[in-house]
Amino acid sequence: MAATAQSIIFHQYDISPFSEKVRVAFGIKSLEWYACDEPVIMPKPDLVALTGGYRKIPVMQIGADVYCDTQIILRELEKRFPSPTLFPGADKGLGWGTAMWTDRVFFQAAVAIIFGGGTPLADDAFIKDREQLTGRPFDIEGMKAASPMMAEQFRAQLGWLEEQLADGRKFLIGDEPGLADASAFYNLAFVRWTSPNGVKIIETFPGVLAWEKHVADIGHGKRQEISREEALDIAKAATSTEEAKADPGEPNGFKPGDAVTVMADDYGRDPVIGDLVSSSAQHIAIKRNDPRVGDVVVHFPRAGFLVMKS
Ligand SMILES: N[C@@H](CCC(=O)N[C@@H](CS)C(=O)NCC(=O)O)C(=O)O
Repeated sequence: MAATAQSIIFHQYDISPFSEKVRVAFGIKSLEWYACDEPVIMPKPDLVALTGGYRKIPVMQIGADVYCDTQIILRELEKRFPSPTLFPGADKGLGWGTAMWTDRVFFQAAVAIIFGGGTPLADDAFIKDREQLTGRPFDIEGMKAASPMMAEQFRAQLGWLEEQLADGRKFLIGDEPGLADASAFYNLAFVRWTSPNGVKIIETFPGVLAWEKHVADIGHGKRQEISREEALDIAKAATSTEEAKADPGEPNGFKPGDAVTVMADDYGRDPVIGDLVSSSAQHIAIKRNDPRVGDVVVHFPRAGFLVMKS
């Protein structure tokens, strides 16, 4: 079936670990989605036409609404498709905090093990691209030197998962899978795809191994493919469904209509400029125009992002 303005179009690539987090969430919610494959390195003209500058992967598009960063992608999926929830059980508040740990500290330990251990992924073009992404040298030799220490870090953090699973529970929060599982799992998947040494560390944790199988069994929902051309045509023909909404608690007084710049606070800090449509403690939506896609509304999370007056 051809994709429509209501379809989930997921701009991704298969070996993208952050994309794996969302693919597991598609599985938890049994969603149908369209994979729109993007390049692993810049240039990404089609992606940037949608986002206005944000280049990281994944990005979710539904019609003319564009969601940048897994945090806001998952929040939107939970809003549109609440059941089954990504927050099962009593510990609902812990999911997002767990994700902040897995996306930063745990992810960096995995990255150091993978790239410090030597992987064909890191050719010259990739290294140059990731230096541009982070604004720092992509120091393979340094990562090699640090990899014994990072192996300790990775092992210690896997140990936290093992402790959480020690009572024999199927998933991190209990009997049902949720955001915490998708978040922790993708780092292990990334290591499995790329690092035999990292896999040896994972294999010392029996509880983690059993849990990994349970998460893998969830699958990725129903995946179909879509071309970048077709995805952009859908954005161009569609209208955003985001309604203007002021946030009375907005700490810096931003309100609908203000021209603002939004950027990530870590790496891939490319600024995106637009007019504020709506905002809350967890979300900001800005409208922009691009000759290829027309008017689109680009959504970001607040935690981990900076908002400035343009
Ligand atoms: N905070 C972002 C992180 C995304 C991220 O770092 N993605 C990696 C790929 S998994 C990336 O964009 N790398 C650079 C690239 O693909 O161009 C999120 O949660 O979506």
